[in-house]
Amino acid sequence: MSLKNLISPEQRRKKLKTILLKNGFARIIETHNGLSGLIGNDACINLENGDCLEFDGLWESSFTDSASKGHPDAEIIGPDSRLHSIEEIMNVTNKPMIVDGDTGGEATQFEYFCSKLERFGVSAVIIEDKIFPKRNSLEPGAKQELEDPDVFATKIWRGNKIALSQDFMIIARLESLIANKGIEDAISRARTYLRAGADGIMIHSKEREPRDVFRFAEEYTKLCDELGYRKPLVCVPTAYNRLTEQELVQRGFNIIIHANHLLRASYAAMQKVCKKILISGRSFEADLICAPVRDVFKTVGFMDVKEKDKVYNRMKTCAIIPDTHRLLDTALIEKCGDIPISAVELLDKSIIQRQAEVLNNAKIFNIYLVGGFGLEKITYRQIKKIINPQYDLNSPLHALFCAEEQMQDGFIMIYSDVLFYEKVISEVLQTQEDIVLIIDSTYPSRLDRLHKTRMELVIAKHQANNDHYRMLTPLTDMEIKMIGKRVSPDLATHEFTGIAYFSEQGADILKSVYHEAAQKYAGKKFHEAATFETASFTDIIQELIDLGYPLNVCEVNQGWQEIHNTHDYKHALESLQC
Ligand code: SPV
Ligand code: MG
Repeated sequence: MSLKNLISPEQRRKKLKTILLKNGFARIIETHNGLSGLIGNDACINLENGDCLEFDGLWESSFTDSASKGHPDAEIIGPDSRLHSIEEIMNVTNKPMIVDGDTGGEATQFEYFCSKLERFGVSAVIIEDKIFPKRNSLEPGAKQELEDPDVFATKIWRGNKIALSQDFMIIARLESLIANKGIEDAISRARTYLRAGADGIMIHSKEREPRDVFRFAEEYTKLCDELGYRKPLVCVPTAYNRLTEQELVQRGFNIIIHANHLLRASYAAMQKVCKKILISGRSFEADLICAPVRDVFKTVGFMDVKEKDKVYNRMKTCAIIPDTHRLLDTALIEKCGDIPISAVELLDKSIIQRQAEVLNNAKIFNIYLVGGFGLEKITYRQIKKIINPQYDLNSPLHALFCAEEQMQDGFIMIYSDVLFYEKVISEVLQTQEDIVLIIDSTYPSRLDRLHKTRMELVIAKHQANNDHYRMLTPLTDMEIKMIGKRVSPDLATHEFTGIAYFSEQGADILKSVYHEAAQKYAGKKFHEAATFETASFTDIIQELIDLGYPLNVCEVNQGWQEIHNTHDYKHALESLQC
């Protein structure tokens, strides 16, 4: 995932030396663009002991960079284009990178190239001692002209002088075996280059038989003894790849580069897919040999973008409060007057004002109150009022749908007689889910209240989580089987709090199910309601459940309270006073 692998150039540059110091060797994989960089960088085999087997770094190969651009590997692709590929890979990876610098060009050009690589955070550049423009080393019969060792040594020395940090390495690549000049020539050049300040030596060979590279490794050890220090020894075992990394390490190699395999793998796969599509006249058969689109999306970070969009969209979430009926409790009417529940005051603040303040603290600023009777008595300025022309039908569902236009970016539905803490709202806003109901798990301990008020009960597939009494518990993927006022109290596991969250997608689902039901159930019984026109919010939720839409729940066991009657009112006053 592209933003996942963030790292500073300094942190990355020193990683190669650190790995070499710690493990004695580094296993490097070729990459040629951002995607292959991501794949090589993040490849991991989970071992039984919990460790992850992975590559230690990346090789930005001249062969595969050129080939991925459709060009031969003959220093045709210039430094700007190479730097562009290098930057593309660096942008999305965090492992150390070794750059294949070809011949390095003329010494001044090489200085500039080095300074740019170092700035990017590249750990090492390997240059080969051939005359510009070089030819790839693997093709038999290709022209291979070696550079004068002193000219090449000067290039190394000048590149080294430009480097600002000790972490940036210039490794000299010996092409003596490729040009059939023998081991003695290779060792003599290695001596010259090390004396000029090379930070390592790479010996290259295109022979399947590793005899010469092994002999070179032995001679290299002697040379290092002679010089009194040892610099890392690098190999590219493309031709002699029956040998394992372990065998190469035993022979004295410190950096093992698998130099072209990701490009060759994609080349073979692309050819196969082209043939399959041509033969089948469609792409269906090719699907079997293609990665799923989603895997590619995941690797390049598209799923992260999607999740972030969801989070930022959530900031546009509004609250819709359907106020659906007049006060029913006579004692409460005597106390507060015949006003909508939203206007009932608790310690100098109306219920709607308390709701709005908590919602504002949870960063919800668009609050819509849908009402009818006494709506003019709501004077709190933070609230946008929507008139429900069918207020007298007492249908919370249709009241909610008076605010259908406001649902488009997602919303929280809150019953007008519910008080709640901010944590209840902020918790539900964290969700990645599309529809979440906040349900109370203390319901079984409140059975005594049932005869007084008809509660909206829930039967969840699992028992209520009462382990953490008086805690707000996180979202669960608990399935709801049934919801409503007529749910058997003995079977119910939770109580619906009157708070539900719908993401943008959740709101779309709700809207389409509502409109389909409006057609199908017009004038007919709709779950617990005598007709669709008098339906409750829980009736549409039951419809969603029956249609198999995934509903999530957030279990709470405190932090909210409904005010249905004087008893609730007094209880709310008491809790606000303490
Ligand atoms: C490359 O990968 O570009 C190399 C290694 O230089 S090789 O192709 O074996 O020469
Ligand atoms: Mg190369």
